[in-house]
Amino acid sequence: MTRGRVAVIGDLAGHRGELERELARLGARDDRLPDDLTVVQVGDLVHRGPDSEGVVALVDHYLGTQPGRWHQLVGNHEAQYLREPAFDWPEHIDDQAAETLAGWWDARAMVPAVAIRAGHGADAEDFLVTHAGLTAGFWKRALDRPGEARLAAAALNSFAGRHDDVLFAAGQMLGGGKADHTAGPVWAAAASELVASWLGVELPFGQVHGHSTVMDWKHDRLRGEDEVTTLVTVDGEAAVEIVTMPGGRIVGVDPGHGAKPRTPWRAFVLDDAEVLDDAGVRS
Ligand SMILES: [Mn+2]
Repeated sequence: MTRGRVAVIGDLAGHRGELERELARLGARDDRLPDDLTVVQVGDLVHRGPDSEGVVALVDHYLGTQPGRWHQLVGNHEAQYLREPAFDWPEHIDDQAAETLAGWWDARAMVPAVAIRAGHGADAEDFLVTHAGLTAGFWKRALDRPGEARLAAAALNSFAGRHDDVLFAAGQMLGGGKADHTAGPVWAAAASELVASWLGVELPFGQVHGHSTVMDWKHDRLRGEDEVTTLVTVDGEAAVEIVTMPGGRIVGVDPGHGAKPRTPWRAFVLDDAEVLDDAGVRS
């Protein structure tokens, strides 16, 4: 486990060029990550943009050549190729890329969650990183309220292949309807489900997530109830939002790429940080 920079990269949506550009900015050269950098990518590598297969191939390169330095999380778009598709989508990645995703999932090279610790001692800040964020309802009902990010990550990762219907439980982003404060960590909507679920409940640890944001980057306005929107600070240059709540911060890193990339955007970088190993606590 090396201490250094941990860069959390948001949803890439098939934009290999954007991934290459951001990795170069972070110091990657000749398809190698610099020694002080660990990457966590939050899922939704594929669909929308011009080169989903290229994104999968590049991530596969890093997973193969620098193991432990690239942590790949599963998004709802990857899940389309791992289990019965949950929704209709007009695009399909090619068979080879789909097999690569399935291979990662089987080998646990793509997982639901990781935990990051930034800083030291009393100043340490822990983050649980998932695709869509851990709602308070899911934390209470499905996980039995773990008090540490590392324990929450271990519990979520132990669900993979065993309780997939729980892990991939959707909320209102699939099929509409009312906000569900128990929506799962691959599907929760940032404003109405994730952040709203923690109003009045102290966060046990910080979080970083992709999938959606309170900030609507496309229309340059905040979504959701006033109790939610007043908590948000937005960095438009990075396309990163930070929700500050009692107990921690919820950081949204989905830049909202569509068929065209949303620029500018950057990874959320934690200095003097490490990805915590959950192997020892996996049930
Ligand atoms: Mn998503």
